[in-house]
Amino acid sequence: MKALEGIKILDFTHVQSGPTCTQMLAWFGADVIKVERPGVGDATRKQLVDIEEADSLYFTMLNHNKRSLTLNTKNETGKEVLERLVKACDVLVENFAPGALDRMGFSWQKVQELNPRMIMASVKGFGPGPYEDCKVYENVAQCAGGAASTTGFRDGPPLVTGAQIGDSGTGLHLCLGIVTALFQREKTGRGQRILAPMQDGVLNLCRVKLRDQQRLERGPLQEYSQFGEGIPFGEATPRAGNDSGGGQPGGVLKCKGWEEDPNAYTYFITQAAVWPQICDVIGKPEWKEHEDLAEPKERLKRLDTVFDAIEAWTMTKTKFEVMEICNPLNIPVGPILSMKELAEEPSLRASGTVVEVDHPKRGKYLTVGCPIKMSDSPVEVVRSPLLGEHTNEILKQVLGYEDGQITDMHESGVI
Ligand code: CAO
Repeated sequence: MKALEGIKILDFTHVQSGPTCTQMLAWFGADVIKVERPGVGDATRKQLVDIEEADSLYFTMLNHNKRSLTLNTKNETGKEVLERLVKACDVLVENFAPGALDRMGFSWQKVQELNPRMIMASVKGFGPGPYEDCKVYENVAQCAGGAASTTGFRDGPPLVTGAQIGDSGTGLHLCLGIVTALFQREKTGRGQRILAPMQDGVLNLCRVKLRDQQRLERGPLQEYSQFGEGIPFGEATPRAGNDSGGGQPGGVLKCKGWEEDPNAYTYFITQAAVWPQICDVIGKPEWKEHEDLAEPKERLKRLDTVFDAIEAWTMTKTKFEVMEICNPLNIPVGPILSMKELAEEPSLRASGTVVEVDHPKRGKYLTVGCPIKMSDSPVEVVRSPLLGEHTNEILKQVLGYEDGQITDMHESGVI
């Protein structure tokens, strides 16, 4: 028994944001029916191809545990099939460009008429407003949601982050909306419309930067290293490099081997409570009583001095040695782990966070498993479907079509 067993998802998603959401629903046990254009499919099947005949890793890593149905939804017979799917499913998830579903003839009004219990969930780039008709990809959302203006170094350009907060982040927001709506439907019997705009999702994840924007109106942000460096603040929350986003100053520091290894660094947090331990470990016991450094407020003016001294110590240790020494002292540190190190980490394999999957066309590959572990709803990662792999099965099992009707639809290119 899985948490969402019995729930059917009509999955009209493509690329990354929507598929992240429906993959999660599939991992929670829903039956996810991915509808794709015959002969074409999700565009990512053929993006960033590394093995000629196989679906790309972009596609496979976002579409596990789903079934694929090919259907031309712009054809009259295709629309009839889609109507039956709307009646048979619990949730319709989509991330088409704005208006595409309406143009297909499946507006929210129409979907509600067909199935009042249907939950219709969408990712769009923007919510209502001047940009609501725009097509949006990951980095556009990172820029429009406040992440880029607050990422990077003060004297450099805005930066996007490697974490896909626009796509995958919004997919997760949408997923939460869907399970919440399913919970509400238990009581009301009604479906509802859900919209998760990517700009809103990114801004939600940048909440602490809007916090800082308002603090800035009351004076300089003392925990930003530019404060200690005597550089005046402008009108907006600045880029803060690797400064900690919270009240405990932190920074990325070099470790042994940094000259050769681009990831031989550690993140080091000078939590006030463990200042004495930090002074001892870096060989500066006199700083525990130092009039300029003993108090957190005074240290904020001299963060460069503090981190220079800590770095002189971390450079004598590997990032893992720093972790081993600091952890027992309750000093929060974290090694900068590369994708190679994460892929090879035995504990992540053991916990099912990094999973090896076998695919008929590409062989074995690694993917990220479900990041949410539930004791009563375990996840087994199943390879992504080939294009149209489950078309016949779904038309028969879910919609009750006869073999002859299915053959006709194949021959006329509807499926
Ligand atoms: N049968 C027939 N037609 C189909 C179909 C099917 N099974 N599936 C899709 N289509 C049609 C759509 O109806 C649409 O047709 P119209 O433009 O004539 O209405 C067309 O295919 C293309 O859809 P699209 O505009 O969504 O796709 P795109 O590649 O042009 O744009 C994207 C991609 C991501 C920019 C856009 O979908 C978008 O902005 N989505 C919302 C935001 C989002 O999720 N962005 C993140 C994507 S991940 O980086």
